[in-house]
Amino acid sequence: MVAIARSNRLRRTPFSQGVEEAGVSAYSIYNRMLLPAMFESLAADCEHLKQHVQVWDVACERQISVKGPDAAKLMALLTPRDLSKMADDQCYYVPMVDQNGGMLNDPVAVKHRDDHYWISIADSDLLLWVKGVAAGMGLNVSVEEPDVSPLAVQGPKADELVARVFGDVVRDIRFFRYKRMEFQGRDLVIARSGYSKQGGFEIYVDGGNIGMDLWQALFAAGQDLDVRAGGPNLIERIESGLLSYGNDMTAAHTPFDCGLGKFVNSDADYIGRAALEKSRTKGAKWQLCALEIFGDPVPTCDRHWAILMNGERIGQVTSATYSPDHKINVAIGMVQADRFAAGVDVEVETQAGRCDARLRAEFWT
Ligand code: THG
Repeated sequence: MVAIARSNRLRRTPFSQGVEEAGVSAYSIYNRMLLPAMFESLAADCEHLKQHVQVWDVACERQISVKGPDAAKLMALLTPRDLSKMADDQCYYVPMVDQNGGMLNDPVAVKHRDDHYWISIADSDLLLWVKGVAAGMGLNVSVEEPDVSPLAVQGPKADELVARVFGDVVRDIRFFRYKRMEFQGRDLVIARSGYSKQGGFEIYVDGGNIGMDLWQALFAAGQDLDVRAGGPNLIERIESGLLSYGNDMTAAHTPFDCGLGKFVNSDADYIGRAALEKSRTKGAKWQLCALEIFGDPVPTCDRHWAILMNGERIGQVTSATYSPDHKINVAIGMVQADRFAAGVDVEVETQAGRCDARLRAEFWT
């Protein structure tokens, strides 16, 4: 296995020291920042995540702070999702699109007040787009990347662990809502959210200098819970159908192509509206779907694998891995919408050869 050379361009995080002490064995790069991808093995990490609790360094989910009198106006321009009913303690999954309706990012928006939001971004340079829109539209708003780093606590014992450090009130936080909780004199947003379907929280660590103290407090409190360091797990996220921007979709896809059409519901004059109205009428070009790939465990999916139907290319597999729980290869792909049907047999061209596969209507949770 070839290593990636480290440098200041590949930003460390406030938790990197803890991640390294915990024995990280593979990093990914996300927003030019280190993202732990594996500790023991993908399978062992996945098994542990489903049974216990993990602390994830997801500082690479960088925040864009949108603050000022025109903050709500700018947010409404940036997403086809209706934000008008968003509460001051709420988070929303918000596709963001360009003027052609192409996906630029699929972040989580965090609302503080009508004049202050965070955009918790996936892996694309969204800060530049948001600054550009704000400047181009002459909006009275400041757009910047604050020193805020999410730390996720995921798994069935996440409530117990976070309650031990922050108090039992965290148990009352509802899905995609947050409370502000005190740690070392700092008020931290703690949301019930995270990039797994095992449940848990995301703690938005405001000020990197307290990052390792919080890391250590969580590990000290969770020894008997078998708390471990982890990260977004490839197996669990594919089983769960959680999308990865840059892998599963790009600016070549609309939210409809990605199965995110339910989030296109804004009445505001958002950027890309005309294009999305048109593609809604015409019907999506692509359909994101689950696949089962038959045969031996597949190799790492680090390039798109053609999906063939009767020898003709109809799309590509974008993420794939072997699932020990299901004892099959699980995958995410994009196929031409008019060729999609659940249960249809196809072939997939991996770098290790051609495999039989089947399109599915649902993911595995
Ligand atoms: N948490 C935070 N920021 C993030 C991510 C995160 N930024 C990058 C990346 N992840 C953004 N992508 C996603 C994708 C899926 C979800 C969240 C962020 C997600 N989806 C739920 C689901 O599909 O079931 C819920 C969606 C909903 O119904 O609102 O959680 O993980 N802070």
